[in-house]
Amino acid sequence: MRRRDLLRAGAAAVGLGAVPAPRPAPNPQQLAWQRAELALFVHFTVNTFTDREWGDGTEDPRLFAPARLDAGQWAHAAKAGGFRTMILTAKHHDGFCLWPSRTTDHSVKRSPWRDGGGDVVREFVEAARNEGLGVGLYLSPWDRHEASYGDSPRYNDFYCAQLEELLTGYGPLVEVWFDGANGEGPNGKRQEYDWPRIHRVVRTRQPQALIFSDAGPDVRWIGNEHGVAGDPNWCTVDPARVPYPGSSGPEVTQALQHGNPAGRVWRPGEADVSIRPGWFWHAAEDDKVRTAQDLVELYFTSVGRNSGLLLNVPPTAEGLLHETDVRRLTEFGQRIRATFADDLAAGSRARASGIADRMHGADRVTDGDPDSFWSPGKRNPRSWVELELARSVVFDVACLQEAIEHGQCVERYRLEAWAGGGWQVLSRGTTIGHKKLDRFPAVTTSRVRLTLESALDPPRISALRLYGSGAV
Ligand code: FUL
Repeated sequence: MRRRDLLRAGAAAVGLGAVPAPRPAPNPQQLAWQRAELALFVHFTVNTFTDREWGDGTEDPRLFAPARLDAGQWAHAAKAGGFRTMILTAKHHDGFCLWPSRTTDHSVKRSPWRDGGGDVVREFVEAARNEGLGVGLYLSPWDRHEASYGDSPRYNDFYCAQLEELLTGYGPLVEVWFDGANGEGPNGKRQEYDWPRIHRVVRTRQPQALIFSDAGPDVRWIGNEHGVAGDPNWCTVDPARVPYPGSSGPEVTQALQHGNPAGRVWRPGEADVSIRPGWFWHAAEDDKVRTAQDLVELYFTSVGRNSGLLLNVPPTAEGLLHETDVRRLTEFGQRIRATFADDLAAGSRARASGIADRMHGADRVTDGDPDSFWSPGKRNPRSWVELELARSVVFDVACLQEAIEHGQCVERYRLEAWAGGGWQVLSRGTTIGHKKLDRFPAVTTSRVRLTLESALDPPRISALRLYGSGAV
């Protein structure tokens, strides 16, 4: 039992009703997930061969014939781009299974690929592991092929059996991705999903895996498919506002985008977006691939706003990522690495308002340790930390981080530089969370101050870094 849990349990045992409930915090898997920041999405199925976005389930499995499928090439490109996880559509809405499922014939078994003996999920998982990447799988709840779809108990059995195969056959997964799209089945009936049972299957088979959906429970959708998180963006939510995957409406979108400062549940946002206009590969979109600069923008609007970025890069009908997409991923990785290579605040002297204990002094914001933090020590809405740099530097990017393993607290801040004989505001912001990236016109200074104007609890700032960048 950790110290915090012990204190909580102790307080409950002696009936200390006045002890305020601690703010929600991530579990170790959620913390690791948030620190991983970048995941690559891989949309691949019969749609790749029919030039469609949503198959209707009548596709002939013989269509699936990638002549040069090489998951190693996908994983290599992901790694070069700085991605830490890969998530594959094991089954999309058309119901075609990329693994030889025992639950249906509508799968790679009946395709000419590897003479019906292949398993894309296996090749994908092995390739990701060879590159040291985490693995996630997408199993579409909506299935337009399966006859039992809409006969709710029967389809729930079928779906859970598919899930069992994926969760028991391919080693540890970091994320299981449940899509919110839920249309009509071939029989015209609507499916009532047994979400509690589906979640139980994941918890039983892969207790370490995070469950993603609009409604979490571990990671939530960010509310759009443009790669843009809300500002503010809280990792905490009120679960009642997005009760099930696929709930919709402006209030749901609002809740997904921003989270909720008063929310009692930790459920960070994931921003999914495609490198191309579609999720699947279409030859007509080969000249519409996002540029490296576009991808950098996405990084700032997602990871730079306290969310994860799940970037889709779809293989072609040959079974390879297109060379343009590979080039853009590589350039993106290079730009991000170059931008954040040299922290100009490293080695500066730090001082702060209030009286912090020695463990949480101002110098913690520049020590490079993600777990250490500066905290003013008590609720203090206007605390500040100031860096005095060894020399005057030029920078145009700031990276702020909270030690979120203890919760997320900051709700308003400003960042200033001493220039021209006074404090000049570089940026004003709302939430920080795991990471907040601010860009502003380049400034030359040797003094920088972060003022926390409002926080829900004593804030814990783990990093204040400064970067100069021609590229962003
Ligand atoms: C949506 C699906 O309908 C799209 O085809 C895609 O898979 C996207 C990630 O989620 O809900």
